[in-house]
Amino acid sequence: MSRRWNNDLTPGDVTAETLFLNRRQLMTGAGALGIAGGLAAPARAEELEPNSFEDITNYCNYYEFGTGKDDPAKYADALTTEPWTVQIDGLVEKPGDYALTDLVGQMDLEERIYRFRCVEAWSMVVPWQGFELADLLDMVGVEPEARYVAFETALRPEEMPGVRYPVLEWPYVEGLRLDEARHPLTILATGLYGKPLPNQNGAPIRLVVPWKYGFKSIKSVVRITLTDTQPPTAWNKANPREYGFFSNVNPTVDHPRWSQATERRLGGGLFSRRQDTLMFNGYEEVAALYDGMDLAKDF
Ligand SMILES: Nc1nc2c(c(=O)[nH]1)N[C@H]1C(S)=C(S)[C@@H](COP(=O)(O)O)O[C@H]1N2
Ligand SMILES: [Mo]
Repeated sequence: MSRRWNNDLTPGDVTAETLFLNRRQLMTGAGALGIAGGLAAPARAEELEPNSFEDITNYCNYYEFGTGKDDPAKYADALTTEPWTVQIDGLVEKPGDYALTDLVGQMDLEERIYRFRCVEAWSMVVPWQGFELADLLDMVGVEPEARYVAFETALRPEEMPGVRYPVLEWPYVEGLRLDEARHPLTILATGLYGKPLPNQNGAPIRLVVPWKYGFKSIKSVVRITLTDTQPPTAWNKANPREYGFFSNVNPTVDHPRWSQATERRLGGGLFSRRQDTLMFNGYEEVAALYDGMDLAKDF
């Protein structure tokens, strides 16, 4: 993965990067799975072609701005994202209110082109910019008793028309086990397509955990808390039967109301075929985090 920050990223650059990543992924992926490269190649190369900026920014879930897919694009402009402070507290050596600009200035920003799979069975490929959450955790110093990381979204009733409806308990909260939070695939994103993160996608800073269903990737984060107990999460509180704490993408464990075996890739058009959903959304390198767990029970 390149460790670079490209300020003038064009869709052409993204495509070149995609092809590079695909070749790399192919070599490691095909080797690890024991699949003939010739068979795996076309499917993978297809898959990491990023969705358009228009698709990514106009079809969103951000319930603080309404439950319609186009509500966030219509209403999230009202969110004031500057200045922005992230409170970091709990079991950390350096708790405090961190100004986002200072914090991001200390991080190593890079581009990550990730598959993104919503629990509702639609998906896309997003060229994010951001930094590894592990780097931030190292900066603040995690105390040895910490086992989980809790996240919280801003709650601004005057800017967020959706929070007057009790669809979820506000503020939106999420959580990861510490080893998941420290995994190098887990990033805090501050941009996409080389532009600052649009408000509807979670400006100015949102979590991205590519092997989990999209709702784990909490938007507009104002607080990060290190704890020794599993934190409550918004969708699990709303419906524990349907949404577990782990929420790893898993084609073999169906949602109680629909299959998770396949997904609809955004931008495919009306007659496009659904594609198979991949275990851990294709990020098999995280499997070791769940050794010995029954993923149907701990869904
Ligand atoms: N605060 C907050 N974060 C959120 C959500 C939300 O409603 N509020 N929706 C989640 C869901 S269900 C998904 S699929 C992704 C969608 O991210 P996107 O709109 O950038 O595609 O954001 C997640 N993060
Ligand atoms: Mo989602």
